[in-house]
Amino acid sequence: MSIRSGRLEGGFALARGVLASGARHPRTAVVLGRLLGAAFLICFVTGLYSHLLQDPLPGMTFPTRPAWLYRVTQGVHVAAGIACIPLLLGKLHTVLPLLLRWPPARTLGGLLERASIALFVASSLVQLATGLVNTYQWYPWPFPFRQVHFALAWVIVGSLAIHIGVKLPVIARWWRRADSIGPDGALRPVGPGEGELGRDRARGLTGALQRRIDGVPRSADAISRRTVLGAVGTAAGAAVVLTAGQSLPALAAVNVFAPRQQRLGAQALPVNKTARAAGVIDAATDPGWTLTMRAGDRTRTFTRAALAALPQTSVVLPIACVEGWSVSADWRGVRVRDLTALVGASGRDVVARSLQHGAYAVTLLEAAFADDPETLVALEVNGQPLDLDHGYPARLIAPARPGVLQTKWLSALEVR
Ligand SMILES: Nc1nc2c(c(=O)[nH]1)N[C@H]1C(S)=C(S)[C@@H](COP(=O)(O)O)O[C@H]1N2
Ligand SMILES: [Mo]
Repeated sequence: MSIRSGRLEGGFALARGVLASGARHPRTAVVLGRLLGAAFLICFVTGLYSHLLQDPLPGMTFPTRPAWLYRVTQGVHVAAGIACIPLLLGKLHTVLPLLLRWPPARTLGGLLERASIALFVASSLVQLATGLVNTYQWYPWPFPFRQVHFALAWVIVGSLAIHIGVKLPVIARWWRRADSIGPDGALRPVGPGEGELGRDRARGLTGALQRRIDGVPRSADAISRRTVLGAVGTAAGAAVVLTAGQSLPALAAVNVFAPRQQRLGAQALPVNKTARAAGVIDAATDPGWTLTMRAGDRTRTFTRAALAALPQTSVVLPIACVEGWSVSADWRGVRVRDLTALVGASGRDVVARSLQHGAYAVTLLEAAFADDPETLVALEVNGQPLDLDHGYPARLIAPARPGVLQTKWLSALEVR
């Protein structure tokens, strides 16, 4: 070994020795890792559901009940993602000395481990940062958020699976409390060959530093481990409690950090995009507005008065935004299935078109949703004609659908 790399190794070993503490014990890493793994898994499953609702694979169908299904899955998705931020930072803090090994890997297995952890840390930091910023409707990047968020989710899950596989012996060793903490309440020291830190012997360290790398607890360390877990737990809990009110009415009063308040907005309902921002004010206020119903070559048009003269249905349904906020409202309007029946085409997919151009111009209402008795072309919300910002003259509202598919400022429905 050259003098240079020997020095480098010594330097890294010294840094690890200085950073080592009982708070950075593998048991702490396992406790935080379990929580982080569970939170990521929840995010992955709920995120996959949300993604597929917006981009279904051929032949896929989705439940239309319970009506609050998407409200719950997406609320949980964003809350779990927010909880991941302190958990990931706490986990990084705990394993910091392990990231400072030199050389980074000596074996092929070691290389795989380092590569997977680098991938996992990098992709999850980007995922959580961009995801959080997205909930504030801030898109300071040049790529399409949803596609990148989706791709990164797979990178995270893949690298996490490799990471868990490689670390399985450490995870198993420190999984149970009884195996990790002695009768005196102190963490058990990491033995040689027992788990990562024990194996990772550094050259040329003095006894005290090596013992700290080995995770031999000092009297103060039991406290600092609890402090770390307490701080991470409090941060994660607080971040969730202080934002969950964006979807959970019971916590609305302590919604300090989330961008949307339950009842703040026109007609006691938040507005995601205003009519002005969508560029639809002229088209939406045009007295000549009509809704066009199309099925093959059969076409019917309805003025707003004609829609209002049809049988009206009232439903209580939430707007549940992908960004995590959701609010329940009273909607009143015409059942989509009544309208499709008028053009003689029930039980089929329906394309909804907006007066707006661009990304939100067209959405697909699958047959199960189009046929659902609670799916409406809504004319009123919370007892008043729709505000221009909520989609006047008419908007789509359906159960168990992401807010992004609840098309505002409708211009046409086309049966497929
Ligand atoms: N035409 C159109 N419809 C739209 C949108 C839009 O930007 N344009 N935003 C969608 C999104 S992302 C959500 S969450 C809901 C919000 O409805 P609201 O603004 O009435 O609360 O409308 C949906 N419908
Ligand atoms: Mo949304």
